[in-house]
Amino acid sequence: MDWGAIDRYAKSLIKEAGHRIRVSFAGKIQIETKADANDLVTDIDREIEQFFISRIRRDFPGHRILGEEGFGDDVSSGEGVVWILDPIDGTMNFIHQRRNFAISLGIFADGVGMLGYIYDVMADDFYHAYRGEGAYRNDERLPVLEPVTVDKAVIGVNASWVAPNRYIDHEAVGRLVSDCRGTRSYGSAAIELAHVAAGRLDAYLSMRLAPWDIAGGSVIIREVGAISTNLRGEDLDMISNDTFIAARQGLHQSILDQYIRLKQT
Ligand code: 2AM
Ligand code: CA
Repeated sequence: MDWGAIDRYAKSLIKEAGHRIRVSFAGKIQIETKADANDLVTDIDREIEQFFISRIRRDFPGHRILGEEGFGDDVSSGEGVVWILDPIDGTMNFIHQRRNFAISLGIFADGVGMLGYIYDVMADDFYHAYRGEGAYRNDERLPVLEPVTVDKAVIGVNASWVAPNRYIDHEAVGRLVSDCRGTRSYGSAAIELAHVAAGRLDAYLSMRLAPWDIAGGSVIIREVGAISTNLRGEDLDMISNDTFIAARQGLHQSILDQYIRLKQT
């Protein structure tokens, strides 16, 4: 497999998709709801996913695609090469703010993350990594992260998980919020992972993410020495929805041990 060629191809595809998204703001965007009233999708999410899929199918017919909007393949195992795509991660931001959303793509071979991309479209910040070759923001190599303790950590967490919810003991999350240096919430898992990779967040956690939210980011953060697992500390399978944490070494285990009390769902 010529991963260098796939890497160059994926980067140019993502840049072209980003351009299409920016142009889309000139027209009227159609908004619909999916599972519930706050689960939003637009015609642009769908168009961008279809753009990726038509190109990938034409140029890499042996590869499979797992995409959020469902135009890809029915992927139930990690065999072969699988492109895991979120055409717009942070759709609510896309609609309400017209910024703070990203294209997220991870390319996996037999379940191993080989290439990872997060493109913050409006900031024009492109995070990318090739397994074993380091992670980059645009042309700048991201340094390996130093360890940090909870009391000095800035943590990405959505306020939903500090309110009563069905997934986790929210009072334990509240203790984490009190004990750490500060919290932030950006509304796009991919952008939060880019912040972890760049050292601007020390950890990010969520109770409910899908493979396309984290596939690209998990490849990128690994290259700077950060760890991603579910909130039981287990490896992610990139097939099913799961809980999620990404953090610097050491901090990852401290948070799991001291602050995470999952409910049986
Ligand atoms: P999305 O914008 O692509 O839907 C918001 O905090 C983050 O969680 C975003 O990355 C968002 O991705 C993701 N998200 C929102 N609802 C979700 C759901 N029901 N399942 C998985 N991920 C979700
Ligand atoms: Ca999405």
